[in-house]
Formats: sequence, structure tokens, C-alpha cells
Amino acid sequence: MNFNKRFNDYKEIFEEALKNRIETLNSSNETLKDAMVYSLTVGGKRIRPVIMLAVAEVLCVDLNKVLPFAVAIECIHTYSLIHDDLPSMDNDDLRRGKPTNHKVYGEAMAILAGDALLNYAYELLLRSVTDNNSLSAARMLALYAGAFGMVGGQALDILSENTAKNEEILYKIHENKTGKLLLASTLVPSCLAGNECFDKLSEYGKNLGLLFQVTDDILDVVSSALKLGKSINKDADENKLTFVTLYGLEGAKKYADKYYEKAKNAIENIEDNEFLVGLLDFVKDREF
Ligand code: GRG
Repeated sequence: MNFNKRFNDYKEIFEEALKNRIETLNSSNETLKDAMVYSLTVGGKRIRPVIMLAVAEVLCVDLNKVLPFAVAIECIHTYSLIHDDLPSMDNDDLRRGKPTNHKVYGEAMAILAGDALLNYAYELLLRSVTDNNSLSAARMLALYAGAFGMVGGQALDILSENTAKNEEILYKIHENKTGKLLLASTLVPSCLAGNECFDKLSEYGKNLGLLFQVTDDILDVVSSALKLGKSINKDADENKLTFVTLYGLEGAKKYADKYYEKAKNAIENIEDNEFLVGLLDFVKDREF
């Protein structure tokens, strides 16, 4: 299997679907639409859509069925990055190697672009619900994006900035903030396939999410702003709770190995799992 080719094939399928959706995106205001499209198309690995398409293919789910969910999750992810970069949150000037949304459109428009992307995601999800399986897939994504998932993790992260730092809090923040959208990427196709391989994909998705975050924490100290497309060394500067600030660089690498193995073991009995294993290598060895 040629991993890079397959990754790029999924990415292209996704980019085409996203382009088609953007062409029909209605907005009563052109500036708002420009701000939404700016962040949606400014770059990004598209790892969540790629995971969704890859798991869908393993489970023999029609890719056309999963594509609206893939566009929706990328809209949710993009809104979260716009809001995360705001002066009231992480106050970042650079994202995906380009000026952040509020640097280009101003803070008020960036908040609205994020809000509109989130609402657009739900419009897409509602339009995709045709049976019980698609209903449970949409509910899963909504649950994991909100207070029980990504937003809840972000809240915990902010609240923990000036409190005692320990493993339990670290795990809870990352399991939710970064982990739940990645978990949803593996479970949406399972829901669409009538909960096929649900437990195995759940274990895979959880550990993939933690692997993704520990790698992000490692990259914050070993990579460059040029490669990452965002500022570096922010975690230590801002007294953030990360795998590196808690366990040191070598300790964090050991956690990466542990989550990698757990994720790989979870899917060992799933047929045609090579690409899913390849995704773990991609996440662990990525430089950006
Ligand atoms: C503001 C509601 C709200 C939530 C923000 C996801 C998040 C929660 C904040 C992002 C902060 C951050 C850098 C988290 C680390 C992991 C992460 C989600 C990185 C960005 O995702 P990638 O690497 O980004 O998939 P690209 O640009 O490739 O799409």
C-alpha cells in the first residue's frame, strides 16, 4: 500500500466535496462568507475527514454518505481554531502558516465566522439524516463537539491554567479538547454502518487522539514556527499543562509510544487495517 497516495486521494475527494459545498454556501453578507471561506481553505492537514473516509472504506460505507459528515467535522474543527486563536483565548497571529482570522477580518467578524461555520455544520448534518444510522452518527458528532467533548475540554484547559497540574486533569483535557473530534472521525462511519466494529474503533480513536495531542506537545518544543505554521514554545511560556511540561520531552515520547501501541492493538483484528495503522505513523512522525 502506498500510504501517501491513498492519503492524498482521500484528501482530494474531500477537497472536491468541500469546494462544491462552498459554491452553494448562502450568506446574506459577503464579508462574513469571505471570512468563513478564508479559514476553511487556508490549508490544514484534513486529518479528520481523511480518517472518516478511510474508516468508511474499511467498513464498506458509501463514501458519498460520509462526505457531508466529513465537511461538517472540518467546519467544526475550523471554527474551533478561529475561536481558539482569538485574543480572549490563545491570542495567536499565525495559523496554518497564514494570519489568523481575526488578524485579517477583525475580532468581531472572526467570532461570527466561527459561529456561522458551526451552524453550517449542523445544517449539513440535519440534511444528511435519512435513517437511524445517520441520525446516531449526527448525534455522536454533535455530542463530541460540544460541552461533553471539545468545548468542555477547552473550558477545562482554560480553568486549569492557574491550578495544580496532574495527570488526571491532563488526560481529561486532551481526551476531550483534541480527542473527541478525532474519536468522532472514527465513530461516525461506524454509526453509518450500524455500529460495525464500534468498540475497536472507539479504542483506536481514543488512543489516536491522545497520540495526536502528545505529538502536538512535542512539536511545540522541537519544531519551528515555519514548519508548524503557528507559534512555538507557547506551552511552557504560558505555563500550560501538556505531556511535555508534566513528564519532560523523553517522558512524553514514551507516552506517544504507549498510545501508538494501544491504538494499533485495538484494530489488529479489523480486515484491511493497513491504512489505519499508517495513520498512526503519520500522526506520530508528523513534522507539522
Ligand atoms: C475554541 C471551542 C474551542 C475549542 C478549541 C481544538 C481546540 C479547541 C483548540 C486548538 C488548540 C490546539 C492547538 C490543540 C492541539 C491539537 C489540535 C486540535 C491541533 C490543530 O489540529 P490540526 O493539526 O490542524 O489537525 P490543521 O491546521 O492541520 O487542520
